[in-house]
Amino acid sequence: MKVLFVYTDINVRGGAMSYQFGLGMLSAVLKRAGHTTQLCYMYGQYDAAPLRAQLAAFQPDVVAFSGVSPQFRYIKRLIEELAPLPAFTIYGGVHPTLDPDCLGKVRGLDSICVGEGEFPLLELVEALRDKRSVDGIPNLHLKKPDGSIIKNPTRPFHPKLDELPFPDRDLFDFQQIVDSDFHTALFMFTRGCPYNCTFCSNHALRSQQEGCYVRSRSVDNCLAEIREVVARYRVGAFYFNDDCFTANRKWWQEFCEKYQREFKTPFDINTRPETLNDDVCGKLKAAGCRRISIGIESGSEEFRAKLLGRRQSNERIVTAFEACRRAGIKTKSFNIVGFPFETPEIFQETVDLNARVNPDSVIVGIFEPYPGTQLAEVCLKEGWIDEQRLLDADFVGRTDTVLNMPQFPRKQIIKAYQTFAYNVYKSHSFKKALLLRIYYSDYGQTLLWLLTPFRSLLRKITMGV
Ligand code: B12
Ligand code: SF4
Repeated sequence: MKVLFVYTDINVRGGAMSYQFGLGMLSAVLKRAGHTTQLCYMYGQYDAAPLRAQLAAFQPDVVAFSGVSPQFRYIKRLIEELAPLPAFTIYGGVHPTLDPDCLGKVRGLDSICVGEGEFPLLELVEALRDKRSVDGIPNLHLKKPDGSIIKNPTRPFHPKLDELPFPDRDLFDFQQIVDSDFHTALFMFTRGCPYNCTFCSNHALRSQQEGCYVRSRSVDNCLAEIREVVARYRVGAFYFNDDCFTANRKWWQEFCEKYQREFKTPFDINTRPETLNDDVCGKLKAAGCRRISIGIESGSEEFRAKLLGRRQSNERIVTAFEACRRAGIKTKSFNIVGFPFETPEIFQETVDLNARVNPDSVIVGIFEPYPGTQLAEVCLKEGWIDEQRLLDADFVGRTDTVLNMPQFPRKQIIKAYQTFAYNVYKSHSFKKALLLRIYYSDYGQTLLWLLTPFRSLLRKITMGV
């Protein structure tokens, strides 16, 4: 059977292309069972023409869409523009998992997948091949010709990730993605995160299936995948993109010990500040860790604990950044502005804490209420979500807000977002502050495009790597 995957990365700020592990896994499982897969990677501006052409050339039996919540409007538009598609259609990933009612909202969409999709999709494809009924496949919701919807229960999370194949990197142009991200190859060794931040989808995803949510592959299995990637692609660095790389001490210590015996390639990770100290950072550095991305999210201790579900003191955050610096590891902080109930004064604490820890780079995004999360529920209850803005053609997620809040109006949130990096760095490096002020302005994307030949230099100045 032929399966055409459609991955949308439309109107995403930043410019780097991305690899999607979810589709990589689905494709690997299908190929292992003898099926043929292709990808239509929809990048940049919305345009249905490439998909129309690929449908005609490949003639798939199944068209399988994937896209995060901010991409749902493009997926809906694509399916409705091309409806009726000449194949069975399915949409999976975080969005339909947490907002399964989206099936009824898209004309021409036959089904959605709730949760992990490897075996639900394989069973669907094989049932269609054998002309069997697809109605009872666990994890799938199916729309019948009369518009009624069958909702099947979910199966448990895969208990043993080592039994799955490595993600199919050939589905995407992996080398092009690596090159577009400064020769960095992405990996995911773990599924899930042990924490429960109220703005993040993890707590909502955890409740969708039975069984253990946070699972790691064995270290040997991860190293085998790295070996395979190194043999097949030109790579200058790795980004182990797990939600919290240092969550499981036994696992990461074994990984670091074995990794440094075999590889010299520098790597970046994400983690929580409370897992970092001099000992941990020393071990990570010895293994080749180049940069750690740490979520600060909000600089107010009280706001973090009460609203975001992150109980950690500002002092603990400061000591984590200091430990990285002492070990010679670069740092990046993740921050959000425009949370429900946030005020300009609370956000000023985020600026102040970042200015105090002075990370090598900062990332800021405007809060988005993701379906099924506790904070999205709060926004709905307060009546703050402007549904119309979400549908505006020029709305770009994380650079604009869908909330109408009296205490932090939209214009002020956008201004706070655009001036954040400038305010963090102005007392440390005026050159860096100014460049970031331009990057986060309305003209930042155009300027970045014009300055493409100097990308590496600009990255060195603004990010330190
Ligand atoms: C790695 C990662 C990235 C990477 C890779 C991109 C990607 N889309 O995978 C990068 C850094 C590029 C990235 C970017 C962004 N990300 Co991200 N990312 C993740 C992360 C940490 C892990 C995802 C992953 O690889 N999981 C492992 C794979 C195997 O699982 P999976 O992708 O969920 O796929 C499985 C199922 O969902 C399902 N499935 C998926 N697609 C399909 C399709 C079909 C047809 C079927 C049947 C099944 C199916 O089967 C798969 C295999 O089991 C998650 C957090 C999380 N815990 O999920 C956030 C997460 C997915 N990201 C999120 C967001 C918001 C973004 C950005 C918008 C942020 C931004 N900076 O603008 C961009 C969007 C880019 C884009 N167009 O997708 C949100 C999405 C929330 C939501 N409700 O939509 C998450 C959940 C984090 C959060 N804040 O809550 N991300
Ligand atoms: S620590 Fe990060 S990935 Fe984990 S729940 Fe919190 S925000 Fe999500």
